[in-house]
Amino acid sequence: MYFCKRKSIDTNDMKKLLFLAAMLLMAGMANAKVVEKTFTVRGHCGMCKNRIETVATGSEGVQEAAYDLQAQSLRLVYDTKVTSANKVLKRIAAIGYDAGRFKAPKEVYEALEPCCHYREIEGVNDHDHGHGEGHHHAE
Ligand SMILES: [Cu+2]
Repeated sequence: MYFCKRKSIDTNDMKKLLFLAAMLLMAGMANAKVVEKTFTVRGHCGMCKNRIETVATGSEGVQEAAYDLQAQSLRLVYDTKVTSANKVLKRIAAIGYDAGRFKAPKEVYEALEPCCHYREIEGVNDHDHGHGEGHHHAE
């Protein structure tokens, strides 16, 4: 009698366990960890902005990329289960723009259009000017 009852409980437990395992599996597959972060990326003109955003959004796992020229910063929305910020920043550096701790290779940087040479144009100060106005260039 007791054994019979016990056995039926065990089968039930097994079913519950299987159900739980299936649930975990599904949760694991649907589990995306999307974060939003901002990184320092150098650039100088609208072309830079376009290229930076294109390469960022073209990276696997990146859902959104918005580059702010004035702030020299890139806002990324990405899935940390698929990619990492370093992976994306590395790709940006590879096309000529210093990104985070990655420096663009010299030859790639030098191949950029003159207007994109942010390293020479230090007028875009990281701080001090909030609006890009108010540079006092003595010609
Ligand atoms: Cu440019």
